Amino acid sequence: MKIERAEVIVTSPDRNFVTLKLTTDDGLTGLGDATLNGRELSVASYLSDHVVPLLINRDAHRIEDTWQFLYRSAYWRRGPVTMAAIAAVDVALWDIKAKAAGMPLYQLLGGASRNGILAYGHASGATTEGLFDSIRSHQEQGYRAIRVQTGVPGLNAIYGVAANRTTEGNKGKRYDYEPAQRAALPAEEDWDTRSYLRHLPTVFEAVRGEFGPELPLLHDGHHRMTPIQAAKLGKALEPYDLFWLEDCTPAENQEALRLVRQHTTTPLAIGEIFNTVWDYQTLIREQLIDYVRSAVTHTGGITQLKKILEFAAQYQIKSGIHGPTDISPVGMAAALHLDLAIHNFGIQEYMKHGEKTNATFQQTFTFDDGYLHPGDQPGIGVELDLDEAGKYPYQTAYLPFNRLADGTVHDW
Ligand code: GCO
Ligand code: MG
Repeated sequence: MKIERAEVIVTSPDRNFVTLKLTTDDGLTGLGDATLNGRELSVASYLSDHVVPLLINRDAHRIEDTWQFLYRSAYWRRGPVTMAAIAAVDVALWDIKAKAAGMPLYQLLGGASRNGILAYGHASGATTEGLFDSIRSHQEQGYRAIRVQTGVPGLNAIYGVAANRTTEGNKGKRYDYEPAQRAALPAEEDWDTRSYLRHLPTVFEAVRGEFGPELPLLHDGHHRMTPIQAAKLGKALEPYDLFWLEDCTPAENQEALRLVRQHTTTPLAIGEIFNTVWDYQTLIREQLIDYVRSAVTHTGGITQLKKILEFAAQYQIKSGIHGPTDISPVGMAAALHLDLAIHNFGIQEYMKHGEKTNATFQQTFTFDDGYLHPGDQPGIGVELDLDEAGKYPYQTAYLPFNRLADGTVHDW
C-alpha cells in the first residue's frame, strides 16, 4: 500500500486549520491535523515544500519507520513546526492503517480501556456572576468537569475570559474562550501577577460556595508566574481541591517545578507547548507534574504521544490532552482514540467547534452526558469536505500578547 498523493489543505471556517490528506494507491485516504495557532502557514510550507515530496511512493503501513525518517533525516530535530508536520503525517497514516484494518483506530492501539472519555469545558466570566452563568451553561451542556477563568480587578482583557461575544459562525451566547483574533497584528492585553494572586483564591471560594465540593474544577495559569509565585498560588488554592493547576510557570526550565512541588499538593498539569518526550524528561522522572498536557497535533502524533504517556504511566502521571478550538476535529478525534486506549487516562479538554468547522470536518465522535467517544467507524472517524474547505481561505490571525503596567512584555 503506497502513498500516491499528499495534499496540504489550509482552510478558515471559524478559524484557521491546516490539514494533511494522504491517498494511497488503493484509494484509502487519511487525515492529519497540522494546525499551529498563529503560525499556521509555516507548517503548511514545511509540509508542502519539504515533506510531501518525500512521502510519495512510501509504504503507508510503515508508520514508525516514517516517523523516525522524518525526525532524523531532517537533522534539525524537535520544535513546534517540525513536530506538528510529523504529527500530521503520523495521524494520517494511523487513519489509513485503521481503515485498511476495518477498525476504529483505538482498536489498533490496544482496544478500549474505558467506556467514555471524561471531558472538561471552559467556563469564564469577567465577573463572578458571569462566571456562575458560564459554569451553569456548561453543566447544562453536560460537562462534568469545568475549567474556571475570571477577570481580575484592575485588568482589562486577560487570558481565558470570553466576552460572551457573538461571533460570525458562533451564533448566540458563547462562553468558550478563543484567544486567536483575525487581525493584522496581535492584540495587546495587560497583566499584573500580584493582583491575580490576590484575586483568584476569592473566586474559587465563591465557586465552591455556589457549586459545592463535588464538581471537578481546573484552572490555567498560562505560564504567568515565577516558581515561587506558583508555589504560593498552589498553596492558596489547596482548600478548593482543584483537579489541576495548569502551566503555573513556564516550563522550559523543568527544574523550576521542583520548587513548586515542594510547597503545594495542588495537582499540576503542564505540556501544551511541548513537542517531544525530552521536554518531559525531568518532569516525569522526578514526578514533578501530575498530568501531561500535550496535544497529538503538536507532539509528533499518536506515535510520540503514546510513548510519552507510557513513560508517564510508570510514575502514576496521567493524560490531560490539549483540546482547545485550535486543535482541528482531526486532531481531536486522534486524541480521543488515544484517550480511550491508554490506561493512564486523566481527562480530555474539549471546546466545541463552530458550525462551519463542523460542516467542513464531518465527525463521528460524540459528546454525551459529559463523556466523549470517538465512534466506531474505521479510521479516526473524520472526513474533510473539500468543497466546504475551499469556501474559507486563510485569514491572518494571531494570539494576543501581554504587557505589565510599566510596558514590559510578559509571558502570555
Ligand atoms: C488551553 C490553552 C489554550 C491556548 C491556545 C493557544 O489550555 O486550552 O492554554 O487556550 O492558549 O491553545 O493556541
Ligand atoms: Mg492551557
